[in-house]
Amino acid sequence: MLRNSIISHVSLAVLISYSYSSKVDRPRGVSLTRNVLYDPSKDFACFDGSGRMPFSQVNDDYCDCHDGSDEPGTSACPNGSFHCTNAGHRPLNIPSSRVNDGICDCCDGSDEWAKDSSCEDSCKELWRNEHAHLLRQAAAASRGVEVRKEYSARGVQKKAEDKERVANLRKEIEEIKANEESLKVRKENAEKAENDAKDAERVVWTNFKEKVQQQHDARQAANAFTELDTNKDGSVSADELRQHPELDESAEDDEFTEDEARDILEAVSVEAPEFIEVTWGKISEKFQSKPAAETEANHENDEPEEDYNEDDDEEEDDDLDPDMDDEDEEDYPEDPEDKEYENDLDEPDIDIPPPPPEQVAQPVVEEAHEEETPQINLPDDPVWSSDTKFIAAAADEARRQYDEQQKKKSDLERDIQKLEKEIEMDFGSDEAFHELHGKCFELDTHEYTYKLCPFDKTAQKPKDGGAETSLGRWGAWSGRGNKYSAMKYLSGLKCWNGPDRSTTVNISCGDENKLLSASEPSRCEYKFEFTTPAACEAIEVPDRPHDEL
Ligand SMILES: [Ca+2]
Ligand SMILES: [Ca+2]
Ligand SMILES: [Ca+2]
Ligand SMILES: [Ca+2]
Repeated sequence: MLRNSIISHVSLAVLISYSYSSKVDRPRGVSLTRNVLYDPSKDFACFDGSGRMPFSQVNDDYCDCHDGSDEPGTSACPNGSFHCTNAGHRPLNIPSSRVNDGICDCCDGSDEWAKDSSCEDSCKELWRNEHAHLLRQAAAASRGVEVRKEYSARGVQKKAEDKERVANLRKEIEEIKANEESLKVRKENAEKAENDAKDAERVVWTNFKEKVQQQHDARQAANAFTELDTNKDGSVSADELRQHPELDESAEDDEFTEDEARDILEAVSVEAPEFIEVTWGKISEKFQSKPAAETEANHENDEPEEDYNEDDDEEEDDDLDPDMDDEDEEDYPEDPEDKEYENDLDEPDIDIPPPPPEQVAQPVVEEAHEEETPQINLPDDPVWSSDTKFIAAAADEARRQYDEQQKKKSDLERDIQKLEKEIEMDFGSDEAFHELHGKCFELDTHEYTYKLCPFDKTAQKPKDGGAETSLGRWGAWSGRGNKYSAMKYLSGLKCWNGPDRSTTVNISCGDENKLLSASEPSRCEYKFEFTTPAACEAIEVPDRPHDEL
């Protein structure tokens, strides 16, 4: 713009600028605080020192200073700033470019001074609206403050109760500890008595089993002897032994020779006692009983289990088992409940004891092969006597009492830990946030349900089902200035190829506890907006605006 073409316009502008303000005369677009820098009686110096000029060049619509300070009221400088006084509302600084651009930017219309603008002074109206809004806010806040007081009272009480509970739980633990040693000693003594009683019975049982086994082995040997002695002359000869080629110790020659058979017998033939004592030990593992049909006139093997009860075995039995006398048998169950067992043992010809009552379902005798002598399979432990049962029951009871106390103690310790964690939690200066502890608040969006469980976690769950995704575990208060204005939740589910999910929850005052919004402003970092009465503080609403006039 050429200077000479706007001279008259500028004079008018300067004139207008000085007639504008009713209370303090100052150049157009200058704030009260800066007015001192514009002294019409002196030359004007640019704020940035880029020039000095007669005061008439201020607001002459020509930009003289680099910082635009000589044109506070026009749009001549691109980087200038225009101050709206906005009497009745709030002062405002706008960029110079908005001066006389045809749009009302200041509520007092002062930015559109050049033309007959249609800008009306709306400052008072604006203030009325704003004031009404502030009053509503203040009313909500004061309702919130009332609720907050209730929260606070409950929070303070809860904390006191928690502390008292911890003290009581500690007392309980002390009582348990005082009792602990005696329960432990009682348990250990009872267990020792139990072990001693059982060990003693096991010794007897083991001996008994050994004898049964020996008898069983001898029975097998006797049967084998009977089977091998095909001509029934009372001895097994080499020829008879050769009928069992599986006994050939050097099978490479495909022949079980007489010499080889004699080597095993260590004689031409052996009679029963020697066979049972010596020979059987050498061949028992290899010996295969032949089906009855193949052995001549030997029908005893037809029903091997009955062998045990046949009378003609008695003499042999006694020879084979000299130790299996009545004394041993009498060691066996004195328990009247075990009558059946006892009666069986009293029968002299019983070689294999019947299973103890508890074991009846289990097979005691297995037949590996149809014709083979049955295998013996007795349980590891005997059926305990009634005395031992009584001692074992006492040990069970002592153990139960001790374990019960131990469990109670660890339960109490866990409760104390939980309470102490809660007591140490920062629920705000007045404990009002305690109200939110243990509660969860949800927000449904199109795709997800978001969840905030204050002091615990944040999460996201797809609405079409599917697992909940952790967006973070309680971390700390994180508000700037007022730390209770934001919460941080950290270490949520790790993002694929990224960081752990985390959530910042902005807390503001509201009538109710409500999760207002949830977003993900940057990848895996979520932002929740939450309102709660616990964050409410009284708002003072000024009667009139803080204007500068
Ligand atoms: Ca100028
Ligand atoms: Ca404007
Ligand atoms: Ca013979
Ligand atoms: Ca051979």
